[in-house]
Amino acid sequence: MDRRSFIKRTGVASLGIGLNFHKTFSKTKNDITLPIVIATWDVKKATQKAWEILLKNGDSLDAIEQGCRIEEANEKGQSVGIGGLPDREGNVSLDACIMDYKGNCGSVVYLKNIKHAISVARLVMEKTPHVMLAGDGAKKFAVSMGFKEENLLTEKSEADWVKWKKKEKYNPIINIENHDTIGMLAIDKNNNISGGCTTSGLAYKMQGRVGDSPIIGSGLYIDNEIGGAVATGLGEEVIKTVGSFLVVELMRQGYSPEEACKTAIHRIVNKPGSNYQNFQVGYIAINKNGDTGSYAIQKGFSMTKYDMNGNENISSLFFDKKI
Ligand code: SD4
Repeated sequence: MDRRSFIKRTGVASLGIGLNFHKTFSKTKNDITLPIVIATWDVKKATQKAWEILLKNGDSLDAIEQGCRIEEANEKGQSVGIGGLPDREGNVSLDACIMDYKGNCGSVVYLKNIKHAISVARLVMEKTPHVMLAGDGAKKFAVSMGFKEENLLTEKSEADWVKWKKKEKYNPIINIENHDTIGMLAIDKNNNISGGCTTSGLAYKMQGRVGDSPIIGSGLYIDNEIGGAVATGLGEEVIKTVGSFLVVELMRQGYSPEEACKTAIHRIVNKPGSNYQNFQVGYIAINKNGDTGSYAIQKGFSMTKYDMNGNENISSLFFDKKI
């Protein structure tokens, strides 16, 4: 069983970074080196993009937006952006949210025909007096901001949907193997934390269904004094436990990121009558010191982390009744 959570940090001296260190990295009080970015699932291209921005002294919010856009533009990813699997009626609809270190947030729900939902969410945060825009209003706003409308249903996703329709059996998919909803958390060199989350939601959901990903506190939460958390998996279960807010509040009480994620997962599996065997939920978290952790219900979840030690996909710990 894979019980590894995160890499031990290597001393700066042993890396031989030497005199240029201060130009390239900065340190938190606990001697952790910044910047750092983590994301749900195996999304090394996305963390690479975010890292490049962070390393150039970029802002954590820019790193998050640009990192998430990589997966939104990847047609092969069937749970985010273009190529996302549709609802039961064949519509691809996207949910996304973003939150910065000043406590600002923006989100879009049930956004159709615009692939970069994360960027629309950011503009909701920056250019409107609101936090959330939904459906036609979200699309109208996006178009007014210059986003291009396009068909998000790729041939492959359409063919999968047509195949699914023959049986119309609805079961949440436990782990989508290539990758899944992307949730990302970053700390820049100024020790500021931002986060984002973007998804096409559950495959073959009911038309109009909205998951946890655009709901601040459920799919994502950031408190720049404490840390951040982001969720993936069956959104209904995350919403019912206000998962990401819970993880951050547990870190406020002194839990490590890993312990906080684990406790939030236990909150789901220990509910009376929980049928947790049939679904997946995973959390990743980071605290103000740059410590990271993850935890999931089922085996198969992972986190990608890019810090000064490199870009690595790390298997997550998961719930095990025997422990
Ligand atoms: C949702 N949490 O819409 C998202 C889907 C997801 O891995 O994360 N899938 O419920």
